[in-house]
This record gives sequence, C-alpha cells and structure tokens, in this order.
Amino acid sequence: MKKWMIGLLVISGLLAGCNNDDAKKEDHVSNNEGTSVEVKVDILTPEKAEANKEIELAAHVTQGGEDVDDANDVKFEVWESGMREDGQMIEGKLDGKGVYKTTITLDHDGVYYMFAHTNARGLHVMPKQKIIVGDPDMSTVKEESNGSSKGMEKMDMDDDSDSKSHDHK
Ligand SMILES: [Cu+2]
Repeated sequence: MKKWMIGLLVISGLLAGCNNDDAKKEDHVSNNEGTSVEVKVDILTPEKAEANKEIELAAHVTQGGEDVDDANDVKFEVWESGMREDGQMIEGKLDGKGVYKTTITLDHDGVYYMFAHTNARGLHVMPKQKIIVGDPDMSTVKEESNGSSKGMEKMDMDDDSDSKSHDHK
C-alpha cells in the first residue's frame, strides 16, 4: 500500500519535471492547444470626471501579458445609473499597444456605468466601471438594477457566436 503510494509520488514528480521543461520550451511559441489564453481588459477611464468635458474612454486589451492590437471590436457602453436603455454605445479605435479609445461628453452630473465590450481572439470580455461625473445628488440617483447580465461577463464565442452573445445594438 505504502510502496504503491510512494511509487505514484515518484511518477508524478517525474511528470511534473517533464511538464516544467515543456513549459519553458513553449514559452516563446504562443501555444494554443484548444484552451484559449485568457484575454484581459483593463479599463483606463477615470472613475471621476466632470460634466460637459470630454471624457476619455479607454481600455487596454492583453492576452498572456501581450498587447492585443487585433481585437475585433471594443465597444464602450455608457449609461446613467438605472437608465441603461438610454445609454450610448461607442466603438473604440485602436490607439496602439493594445489600447482602444474613444471619448464621450456627459452633459450633467450623475453616476454612470460603463462596459467595455471587447471581442478579441474568439472571446468576449466586458469589464464594468463606475464613473462619477461631477457631484451628483446621491438621493436622486437611481439604483443600478443588478439583474440578468451576471455571468455574461465572459463568454466563449467559439461554441455559438451569434445566438448566445448579448445584444450590442
Ligand atoms: Cu459585452
């Protein structure tokens, strides 16, 4: 019984050793054996802004630590808290080094939210950020409905690209 377990440990130790070597060798080649490397989207938009001034909407897209300059699209959806139906969807343009940008001007103080809908390398990633514009009267700010879109933050488009993805208008 114990011998058997020790044998197993030795074998797995050897296997781990092999895997380490493999990993080192393949470090330079971006190996993609069925499992896609996670696409990361970091929002660069400030969390505080002013009304009637251009606000830069920006997101940095990376995969395995490398800039992604070939994203299919990066769309910034911005809406005032509790009024997502009245929001805007603006397509970001590649600014270089994996950064996609656009601008928006919001004409009144409020609590806003932004999604950076990103389609890249067969994945859909959509981080969310709160943007506080000016000095909103918090007593009049509508609660953001925290509903159905949970769990849609990341979707693999490989299995069903059209019907599963949510509505981007
Ligand atoms: Cu999305």
